[in-house]
Amino acid sequence: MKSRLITAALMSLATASAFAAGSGDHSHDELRIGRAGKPAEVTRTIDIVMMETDDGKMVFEPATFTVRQGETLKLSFVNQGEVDHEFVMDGHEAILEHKELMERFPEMEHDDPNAIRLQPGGKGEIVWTFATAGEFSFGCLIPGHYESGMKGDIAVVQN
Ligand SMILES: [Cu+2]
Repeated sequence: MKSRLITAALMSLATASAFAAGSGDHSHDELRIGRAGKPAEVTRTIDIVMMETDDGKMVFEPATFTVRQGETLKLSFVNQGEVDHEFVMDGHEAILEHKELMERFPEMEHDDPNAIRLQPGGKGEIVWTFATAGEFSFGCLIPGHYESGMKGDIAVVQN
């Protein structure tokens, strides 16, 4: 599946459920969690490791972090595991919807600015401005990984 099609499918799914929940008003360019940030505005880097553990879990380390509203962070990733992993951040409901979509289309790839996928040993980064205060989530949505523990929370606190 190519990303444009997937994006369209995801957007219609998100719009439909936003409608149902009555929470409306999603822009396609800016998620509630924020937007791609400018490297010059980065105030802090958070190093995030993706890995499998000896007892069969898959995890992000750290699994939670806190950001001040309006802050631009560099999220710097390394996949220390032996399989591909990804990081997607969004509202909790949107993460669950996206996870469901990934289960239906396991080969789907995305180039969304709020997501990154890394091969074993891979490194990458997301520069992101956290525009809105609130509780957000992240996860690896490769089928089975979220259930194995690859999930976490981002608290964006008001200044
Ligand atoms: Cu994973």
